[in-house]
Amino acid sequence: MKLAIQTLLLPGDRLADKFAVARRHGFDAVEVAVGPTFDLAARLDDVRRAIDASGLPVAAICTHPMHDPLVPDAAERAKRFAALADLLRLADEIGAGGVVSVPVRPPHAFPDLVDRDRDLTRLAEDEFGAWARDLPAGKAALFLEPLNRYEAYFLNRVGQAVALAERIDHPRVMALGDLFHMNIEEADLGEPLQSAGARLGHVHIADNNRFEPGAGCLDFDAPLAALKAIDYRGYLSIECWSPKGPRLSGNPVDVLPKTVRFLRETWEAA
Ligand code: LER
Ligand code: MN
Repeated sequence: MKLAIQTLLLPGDRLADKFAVARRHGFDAVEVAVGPTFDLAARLDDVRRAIDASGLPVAAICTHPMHDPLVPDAAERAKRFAALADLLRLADEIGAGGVVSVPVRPPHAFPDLVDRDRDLTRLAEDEFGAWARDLPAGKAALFLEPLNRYEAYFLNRVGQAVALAERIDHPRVMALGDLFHMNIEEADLGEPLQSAGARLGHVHIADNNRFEPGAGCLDFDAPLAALKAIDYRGYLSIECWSPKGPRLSGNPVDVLPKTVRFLRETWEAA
């Protein structure tokens, strides 16, 4: 089991401090969140220094809604797909596993589509497909992330992300399973991961209340057993949110080692 945690949850002013905390508490990697206050291209040297000093790799780059590519305006869409290709190139430069991508979410809307689900599915297949075919060779993959119905109207279940990845059928496009969203949308927390098989590239993990695993009432046995069954080699990356933003249930110094212990023990027993 390879455990990662997002930068937003790690204490420390400097990126190197955050990576050091992750290392100290037993994580295998760090997922770097990018957005309006963190431009990966501008911070590449910082990231490299944090990797070198801690010895921890970057599990993935987690994007922000500003990066969601499937927006209605064609010119803006082309810009965002180009930016996503740049992020994938940077991911390869720093040895990150991939780039998390939510295709589209509000406030972007498609009022003119006759059958939004069908038409958006076609648009996603066409646009991501053409984008993937133009990618240079590389190792980092795009992880298509389904969100729950309250955050997105397109791609809500893991099976839908897997189906999209299958239609695109490119080694650099895979599906992501986020246990928090899955707990709202799926009938089972294990089966969608098991069915995803080799198309599953990345996993986000949190408890039902979106605090760290073990701080809520979610049963992790089934999803972890499913990951074992498919011989999942990617990361399980902790992503937590409170209504006030990214937050753990308590002091990171207490919570982080407890969470690592909880997940490793649950994995062993699953
Ligand atoms: C948002 O809820 C989420 O799960 C993120 O990974 C994507 O922005
Ligand atoms: Mn997520």
